[in-house]
Amino acid sequence: NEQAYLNLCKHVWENGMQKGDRTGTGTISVFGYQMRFDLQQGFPLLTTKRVPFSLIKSELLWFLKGDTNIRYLLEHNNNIWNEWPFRNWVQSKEYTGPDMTDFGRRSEQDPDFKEMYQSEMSKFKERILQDDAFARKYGDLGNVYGKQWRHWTTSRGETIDQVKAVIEQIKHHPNSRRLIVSAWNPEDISPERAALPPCHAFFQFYVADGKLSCQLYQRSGDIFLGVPFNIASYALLTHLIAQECGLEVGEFIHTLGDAHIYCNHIEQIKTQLSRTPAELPTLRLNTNIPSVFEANMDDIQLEGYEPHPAIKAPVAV
Ligand code: THF
Repeated sequence: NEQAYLNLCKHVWENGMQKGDRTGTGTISVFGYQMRFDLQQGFPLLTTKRVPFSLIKSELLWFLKGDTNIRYLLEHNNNIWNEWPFRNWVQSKEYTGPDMTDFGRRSEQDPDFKEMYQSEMSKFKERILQDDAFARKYGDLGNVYGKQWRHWTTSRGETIDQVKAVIEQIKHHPNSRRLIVSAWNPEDISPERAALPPCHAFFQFYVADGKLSCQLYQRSGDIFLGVPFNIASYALLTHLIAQECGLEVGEFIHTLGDAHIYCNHIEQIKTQLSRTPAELPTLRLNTNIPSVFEANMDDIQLEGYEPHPAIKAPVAV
């Protein structure tokens, strides 16, 4: 099961093309790749490096709440989305601290700058947590996943709750070929309206033999950092929805558009590929959750997760 991911790493490593990118980091990349994970064979959280499952849980619960403000993530010690609102803050007229242009690359190259960046980032986080008005203005990522999943706004000014609707459809029309949620809203992908256009853009459910499967189309996949999160996140979402609908879990099928390894993740990938996968963990969900929207952190537990140590890597912004 995990082998599907390791094969992706190997495939891109061996066949990828050198390609520049928006972030200026450089990648090796392929276009078009598909992985399949049988969710009956264990929960697909990688064991060849430790992947912090609590961050995956709080991020998914944040999406499912329809929330787009990083305050909720910070309250759960989840820092994976901080760089994007931080960039908006340091580029704003109100920011008066030291120049933070290109903070991602500069902190990798200059230890003194890194210290300054970390200090500005902690101040930013503290203010998001303490100051409501500041959080509303600078903590919001705009029209990202939570907004499109739960509150897609139509041209008539109505809102569509796509996740709620798809769950109703799975319950009442399991054979439907329209069990779709789209985070890709062409109207909302400009920088003024969203911090980052959705990477995991579009997903579809499928019911057969009493099992719920999910396929994701991801337009862009950061193989080392993002993809392990995305696999576990959609596997968890599939489990949650299956339980609510009284179904077993089937497969998670992950289809990638631009699948890339950032040039500053190559050593990390080599280390990971040298490791032998362990047994996959098992997911335990509280069976009394009334609906996926009412699930909380404690309702979601993993058993038997015994991974190799974590491998650190910088995130490209
Ligand atoms: N941008 C880039 N360049 N890569 C991404 O994976 C990515 N995302 C989200 C939005 N933009 C992206 C954010 N998701 C980590 C994991 C997921 C992220 C961002 C960062 C990360 O750094 N993970 C570390 C642990 C971090 C920690 O412990 O705080 C890891 O080792 O897994 C993909 O949707």
